Order: sequence, then structure tokens, then C-alpha cells
Amino acid sequence: MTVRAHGHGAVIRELREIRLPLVSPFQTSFGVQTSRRILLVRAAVEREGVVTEGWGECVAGDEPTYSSEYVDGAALVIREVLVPRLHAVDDLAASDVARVLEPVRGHQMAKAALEMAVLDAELRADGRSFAGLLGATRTHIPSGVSVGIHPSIDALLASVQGYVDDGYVRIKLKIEPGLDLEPVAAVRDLIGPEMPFQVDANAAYTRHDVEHLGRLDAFDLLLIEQPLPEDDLLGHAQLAAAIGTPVCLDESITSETVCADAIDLGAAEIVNIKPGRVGGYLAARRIHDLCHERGIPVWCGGMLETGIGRAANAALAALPGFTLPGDISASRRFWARDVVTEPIDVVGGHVAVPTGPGFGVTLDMALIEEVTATVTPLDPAG
Ligand code: SMG
Ligand code: MG
Repeated sequence: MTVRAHGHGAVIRELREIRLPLVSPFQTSFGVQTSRRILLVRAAVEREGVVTEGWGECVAGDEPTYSSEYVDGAALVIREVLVPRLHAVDDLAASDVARVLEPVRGHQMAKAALEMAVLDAELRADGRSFAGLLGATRTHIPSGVSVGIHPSIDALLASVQGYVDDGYVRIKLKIEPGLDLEPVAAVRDLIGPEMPFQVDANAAYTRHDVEHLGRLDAFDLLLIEQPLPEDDLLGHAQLAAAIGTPVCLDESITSETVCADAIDLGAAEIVNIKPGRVGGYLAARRIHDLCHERGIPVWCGGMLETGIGRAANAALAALPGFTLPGDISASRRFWARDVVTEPIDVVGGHVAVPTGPGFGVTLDMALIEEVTATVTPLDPAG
């Protein structure tokens, strides 16, 4: 079976949209979510006549609210702009994807999904694990959970208690103006002074809120994540200088350059690394290296991934600079049934880093077919 007319590089075979309901609504400062539309990319490589497939997952949301990327925009740019550029290259390797797509501005999540699929296919063909490629130094990673905004303090405390009972080693609470000091105080009271606890504002505050955000210092938080808008690096630097709680950037960190600048400015005392947001796992790795060299702690963010993205994130988070627990929770925290046959599990507060070829998970194709909304074939060989 031939996957392309010339060369032995990777090809992108299809773009697929699946739809999965969340086990419970997830509310952030920018909206409430009850399900996800998820783009999956299928790639293939051929080695001596044997075709091996790999999969990537796009973390873009249904709407452009976390960032400017969203499912329909990502699907369009993947189909019409990015894949034709990749297919114009002979012997495409995962390590080429970012460079080939560099002339296209932005669309980091769309680019990341493509690189991810090629990486998985290549690694599987070579019988290598992603953790092995990265040089992961841990076999298990500590698991934190992200808790959404709740309709009442009672409901919030019931959820948090459930996650504590599940063994999560760190709690992250979503906050927004008007729903911050009181829920944070209630959760700190419930979990006690020792349990690692942090908050995430998803850019809901402004530079006028410095004094107010300083009141969070009373709760001994690990960090406050992305309090101000994505483009307000200077505001984050001013806030970091004014309050005791360490300021961590999420949305603002869109590239290695921005990350280096944010550190130099004093805007990022801690960095949340999300491969989708920075254009892929290879860029995420370089951001890890940069932060590690500069002594900036990093942790791995989450984007409500399926088991595919969770498995890849677990390998990334096994690098030595990931010194804080990530948002890599069990599959069942979001999904009744995950699309992989080995859902991510949390045992004793930790997730095992997958060791199988590629990202180390096997897709449950029967379930994937059931939840598929659309499939777009993209293979140049037809
Ligand atoms: O995957 O556990 C997860 C979600 C973690 O809170 C989470 N992600 O800003 O960090 C963040 C949010 C972004 C996704 S909200 C749709
Ligand atoms: Mg965040």
C-alpha cells in the first residue's frame, strides 16, 4: 500500500470531528461548557512498504473564548492552508512541521495537532515511546485537578471533597470577579493549610484589580494563573511586583519568544505549558528547557483533552523542569468513556507515564466512529 507518490515522509490522511459530552458542566470566567467538539488528525508514515498511523488531537475550543482559535476556524485552516503546505514537502518528518508551517501566522493549536499526528506515526513506526524521545525522567507524575466555578459554595465544596477523596494532590479553582475571595476561603478551609491550592482567572481581571488580588495572599496559594488579559505582560509584571501570590501565565505564553520576554519582564514567576497553545510538543519542550535554565518552575496545563492528549501531556510532564503538579487528571474527570482503550487513571495521586510506542495509547475506533460528526479525507494519494 502506497501512502504517497514520492518520498517516505508522513502524510496527513484525515481530519475528523468527534463530539463528546462532559460528565458535568465546566464553568470558567469566559463561559460554561457541557460538551466538546474535538478535532482529531490521522497521519501515516510508510517504512519499507509498511504503513503506520498516528493520531493528533486539537485543543481548540468550540468558541474563540479561551483564545482566538476555535474548532471551525482550526478545521478550515488545517484543510485549506496547513495540510497543502505539508503535502508539498518531500519526506515530511515531525521535526519539519513547525518550520514548514512557520509562514502561516498564528493557528498554534491547529499546527500542534498536525505535528502531534506525525510525531505519533513516526514514533510508532520506529517502536519508540514519546517519553523516550523527550528524555522523560519520571515514570509517574503528580496529578492536579481543575475545578470550575460552581453555582453555590456548598456545591463547590462537595466537588472539591470528591476530588480530594479521588486522591488528587493539588486543587486548582477557577475564579472571576465577585467569585474569588469567598470560594477561595471556603476551599482553603475545607482542604486545610497543607494541600497545594491555586487559582485560575482566565484573564478576567484588569490592572485596576491589583489591590483586590492582593487579598488572595491570605490563602497561601501556590500561584494565580493568568489574572489579566493575554496581551498585558506589563500589567502582569506590575501585579507580580505588588502581590505575594506568585503570578503564573497561561494564555499569554504563545511562543518561546513571548515566554522569554515575560520572564525578563517579571511577568511570569511560574509558567503553565500547553503544547497546543505554543504550536506543538516540540516547542513545548523548548519552553520547558528555557524555563528550566532560568529557574522558572513550569507545570503542564490541560485543555479537556481525550486520552490521546492526556497521554502525550503525561510524557511531557515527566521532564525534570515540571516541578509543580499539572492539570493532568483522570479521563473520568471529564469523560464517561474515553476514546482510548487505556483511559488515564489517577492512582495514589499520580498518573503513570505511558511507555508504549508513540503516545502509548490505542484508539477505541468503534467508539470513535459512534461519536464522529464529520470525516474529511486529506490523503494526497486519495
Ligand atoms: O484539562 O483539566 C483540564 C482543564 C484544565 O482548567 C483547565 N484548563 O485555562 O487552564 C485553563 C483551562 C482552559 C480550558 S477551559 C475550556
Ligand atoms: Mg488557565
